[in-house]
Amino acid sequence: MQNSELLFARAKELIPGGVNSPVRAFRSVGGAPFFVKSARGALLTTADDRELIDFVCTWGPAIHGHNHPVIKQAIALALENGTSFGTPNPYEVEMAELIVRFVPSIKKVRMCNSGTEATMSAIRLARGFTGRDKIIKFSGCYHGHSDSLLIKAGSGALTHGNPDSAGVPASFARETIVLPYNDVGALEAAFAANPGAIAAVIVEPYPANVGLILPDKGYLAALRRVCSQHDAVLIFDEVMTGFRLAKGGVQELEGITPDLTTLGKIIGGGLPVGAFGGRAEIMDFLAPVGPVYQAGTLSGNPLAMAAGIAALRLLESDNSYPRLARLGAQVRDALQGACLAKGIPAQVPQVGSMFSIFFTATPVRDYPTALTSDAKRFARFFTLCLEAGVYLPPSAYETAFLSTAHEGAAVDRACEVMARAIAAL
Ligand code: KE4
Repeated sequence: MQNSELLFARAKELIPGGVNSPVRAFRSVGGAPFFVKSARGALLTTADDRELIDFVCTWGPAIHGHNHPVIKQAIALALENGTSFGTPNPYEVEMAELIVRFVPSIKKVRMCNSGTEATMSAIRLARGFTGRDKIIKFSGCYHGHSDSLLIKAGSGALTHGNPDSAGVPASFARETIVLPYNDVGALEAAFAANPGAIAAVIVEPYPANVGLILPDKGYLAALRRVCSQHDAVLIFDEVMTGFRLAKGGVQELEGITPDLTTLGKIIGGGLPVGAFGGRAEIMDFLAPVGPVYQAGTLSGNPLAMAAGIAALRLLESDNSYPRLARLGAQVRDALQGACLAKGIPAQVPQVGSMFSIFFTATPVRDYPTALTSDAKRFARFFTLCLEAGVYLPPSAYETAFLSTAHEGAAVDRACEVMARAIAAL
């Protein structure tokens, strides 16, 4: 097999930037991306035969580590019967029953093929259900790349300095109100200024596409209160946090009931999946029952459903959450300790198996404070870690993930490497 350099040269000829998703291009951390030829557990094996401890976990899905035998077996079994039928299949019913059981606020659910589709569809559904056009999102939150949501977005949009993407008509952007996260006053003022016009509020309850930000105490409850007051649909975008932080996601941890929830990543077990669900009276506005159209050739694909069912079942049988929380705390303590020893100001937010590092003395609670992080210092930290065999998300505005496969040698080694990288900054 060719090495990463040769593969990247060929890729750049035919694929914009040589990547099929911008954040993979390493543009903000320098250097060229490596190509991966295989992955197992906490490890990636690159086309250059390097083994890396992986803290990206394919951006969330690999909560049980890569190529888990149980998930692999489930896909192989499903594969015996074919890859796609374009008709209902038994796996879809089992997946729906699991999601509804794990996430009590979800009474009905529709499968799709990505988190972008899930949020795009949830927004359309909320607009159709309320008959209103405006939506509220929060600066730095990323909900995929549909037009209405690529306004002051995080993740790759922010990483590459275009939080407001080109190609989104001003008429679309006008319907999206962008507010600061963790600011109840701004939320109340927006509703007061747009009486009866706001269909929905969509939020990453724990924003993780601008680095990881945790809500002020009571903030999510305020979101719920204000949306109820104004009959606006509260959408929790748990594409990243769903099944990652708890079986029932952030809404379980915080005891908040959204009207709709969007999901993805883990429920595909590594295959392309998205989902959105919530109150039955809202979901029944969806075709073929109601007037809001939404569809997908590969929605509920049997292979993806089989993989996702196996991944969800493992979360129950593996007692994953306490293990993941311990790993997250171990990494947080290692990073905080190293920064303290070196005298480098840093914020290291961590919840369960998610963490990020902001090189700033300012407590990070929203988009502007996240931007005080020294992105150059992050790039240097990223590079030192990568050179020593630890792969962190290639952007200061992303969140790192742990899997149960990191337990033991992998997390111990990674903590050593990260601490040494901080000492060398
Ligand atoms: P996808 O369309 O990429 O499956 O999901 C979009 C999405 C929606 N909502 C949230 C909260 C998300 O985090 C995402 C996607 N996450 C990014 C990582 N920050 C995907 C990585 C990438 O774009 O390559």
